[in-house]
Amino acid sequence: MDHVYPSNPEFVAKANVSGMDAYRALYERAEQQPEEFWAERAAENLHWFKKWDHVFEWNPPFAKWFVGGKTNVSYNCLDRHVNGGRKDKTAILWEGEPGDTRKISYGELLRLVCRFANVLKSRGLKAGDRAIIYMPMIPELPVAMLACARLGITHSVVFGGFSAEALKARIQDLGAQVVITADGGWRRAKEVRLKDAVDEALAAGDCPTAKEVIVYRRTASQIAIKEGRDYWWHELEEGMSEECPAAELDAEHPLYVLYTSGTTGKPKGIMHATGGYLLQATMTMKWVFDIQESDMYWCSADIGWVTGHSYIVYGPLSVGTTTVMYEGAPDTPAFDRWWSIVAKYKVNIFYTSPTAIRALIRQGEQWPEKHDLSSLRLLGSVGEPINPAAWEWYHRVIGKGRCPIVDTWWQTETGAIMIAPMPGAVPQKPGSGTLPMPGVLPQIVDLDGKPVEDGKEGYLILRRPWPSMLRTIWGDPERYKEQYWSRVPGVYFTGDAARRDSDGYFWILGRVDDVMNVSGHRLSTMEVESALVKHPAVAEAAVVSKPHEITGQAVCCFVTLKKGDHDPRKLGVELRQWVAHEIGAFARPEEIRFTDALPKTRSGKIMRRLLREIVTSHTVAGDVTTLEDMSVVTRLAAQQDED
Ligand code: 7RM
Repeated sequence: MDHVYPSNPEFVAKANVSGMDAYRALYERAEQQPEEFWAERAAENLHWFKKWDHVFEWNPPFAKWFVGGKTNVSYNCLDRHVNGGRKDKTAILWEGEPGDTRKISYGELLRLVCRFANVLKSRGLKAGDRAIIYMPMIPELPVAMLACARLGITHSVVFGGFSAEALKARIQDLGAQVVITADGGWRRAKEVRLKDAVDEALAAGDCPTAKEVIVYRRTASQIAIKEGRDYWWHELEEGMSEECPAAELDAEHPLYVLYTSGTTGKPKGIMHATGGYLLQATMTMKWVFDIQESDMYWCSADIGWVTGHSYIVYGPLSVGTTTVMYEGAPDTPAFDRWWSIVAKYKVNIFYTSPTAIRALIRQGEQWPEKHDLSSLRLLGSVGEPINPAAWEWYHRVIGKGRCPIVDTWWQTETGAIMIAPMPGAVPQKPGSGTLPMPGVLPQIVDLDGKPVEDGKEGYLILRRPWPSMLRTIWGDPERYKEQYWSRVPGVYFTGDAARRDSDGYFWILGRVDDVMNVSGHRLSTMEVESALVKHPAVAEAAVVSKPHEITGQAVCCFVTLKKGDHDPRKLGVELRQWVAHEIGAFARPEEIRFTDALPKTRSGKIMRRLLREIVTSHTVAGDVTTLEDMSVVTRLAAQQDED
C-alpha cells in the first residue's frame, strides 16, 4: 500500500486552489475548452500591449500561442508591479557565498534592468540578436536576462559550471553577437574563473559572430581585458539612463534558448517563446507553489538550468513575489548553510532536488536542527525521481510533518511544471508526481502509441500541445520533429518511462534513452564518449550510468586504449579530469574501466545494455545472441569481481 499524505487542513483552508473538486473543475475546463481556458488565464494574469487574434495555431508539430498578441516578459516581471503598488517590495533577496547580501526592490530592479538594456542598445544590439550569458549566481544574471527580454534579444544562459569547450559550442550554435560574463564567482570558497573560460572559448577566432564581451566585476581578481573586444559592465553603464521602454514583442518572439543534452553528442538548443512560456510559468507559481502576497520564496537551483529560468527568475517575478538567490554551495562554510538562510530570511516555500536532499541526509539531522525552520509552509522537489525514504526525511526533518511536498515533473522542453500536486487539493504519495496540471494530457503508452493498463510501465507521452512547450530546436526543426513527435506519431514523446496507478497518479521511472541524470543534471552518454575519444591515448569509449546513492546516477566509462605504455592508475585520474575539462565538473566520471575490447553486435554497435548490467548487477542476463564475441563480456564481468 502506498502511503498517502493529505495536506494539513490549515494549509488547505488558505490555499489558492482548495480541495479536489476545485482542482478537478480547473482540469476539466482546460481539457474540454483549452483555448477559452488559456485565453482567460492570459487575460487575467499577464499584461498585453495588444490582445491576440487567435489563441492557438497548430501546424503539427509546430505550435503558436496567442498569435498576434503583443507583450513583454520584462514588463510583466517589473513595470506592472512597480505601477501596481509593489515598487518597494523586495524582488530579489540575494546572499553571496562569502556572506555579502543584497536586497533589491521591484523599483530598483526595474532601474538596473533599464540601465543595462540601454548598455546593450548602445552596443547596437536589437530584437532578434542573441546573447550568451555566462555568469555566477549574482543579481546581475537576472538583470542581464531581463534586459535582453526587454529588448527582444534572445538569451542563452550557460551554466557557470560548463567548460570553455561547452561554452564555445553554444556560442557557435546560437551565433551569438555578445557574451555577457563576470570575472568570476564564488563556489566552495574558491573562485570560478569565468572570464578565463570565455577567453579560451573565443581564442583562435572560433566564434566569429561574438564580437563583444561585457564583464561584470564580482571577484575583482586579475583577468585579461582584450582591447576592442572586452568591456567592463560598470564602465559601459556610466551615464546610462535608468529608463528604457519595453519592446512590444510578438507573443511568439523567441525569449530564450537553453541547451540540454539529447541522445547524441551535440546538445540541443531548446527554444522558448514569450507569451505562452510566461503564462505557464506564472500559473504554476500560483497552482503548485501556492504563492501568496507575503511569501518568501526560495528555489535553490542554478539559473543555468531551466528550473532557475522558470522558478527563480521568470515565474517568481511575474507573480511579484520575493525570490531568494544564493550564490554558492550548500556545504560552505558548513552543512547548515541552507537552513541558516531559511531561518535568516524566514523562507516560506523551499524548492530543491532529490540529490541535494540525499546529500544532506547523509550529514545527519543535527544540521537542520540547529535552525528555526518554522517559517516553512511548502516544500518542493525537482530533477529526478525522489525515493520515498528521502521524501519522508524531507517531510519529517525539514517540513516537521507540517509542510506538503510538491514533487514536480517537467523538462527543459516543457518550460513549466507538467505533473505535480496542487498542494491544497491533491494528497501526496512519496515518489509520485501525482496528477497533471490543467491543460496537460499525459498518458502511458507502448511504442505503437497504444495506452497501457494502469499499473504497467510504459512511455510517458503528452497528448496535446501546451502554451510553454518548446517551439523548436534552435536551427534544427528536423531534429525537433524527429526527437519529440516521431517515436509515437502525433504526440509529444517525453523520453521518460512511467506508470499510472489506480488513483490516476503518475510515477516517473526515469529516462528510456541514452540520457543520464547525474545530480539532476542531464548528460548524454554520447557527450561523455565524444569527450573521451578526443584524448590522445583513447581508442574507444562506451559510457553508461550506474545507480548512485547520492547523485542518483553516476557516470561509468569503459575505455580501450591505443597501443603504447600506459599507467592505468595515472591515466584513470587524467581521463576523469579530461572529461571535467571538456564538459564541466558535474560530468566527471565516477569510474573509468580499461578493457581490451568493448562488447559489440555483429554490425559493430556497442551493446550498452550489457555494460549497464555489468555495472549494476555484476552479471549478464538477457539476450546476447547478437553479440560478436561473448568472451569480452565474461572478461569484463570477471574484472569487476577483482575490483
Ligand atoms: C526540470 C528538469 C528533465 C528530466 C525528465 C526526467 C527527470 C525531472 C522529475 C524527473 C522524476 C521528477 N529539466 N525529472 N523532474 N523525474 N520526477 N519530479 O529537471 O530537462 O533538466 O530534465 O529529468 O527524466 O525527463 S531537465
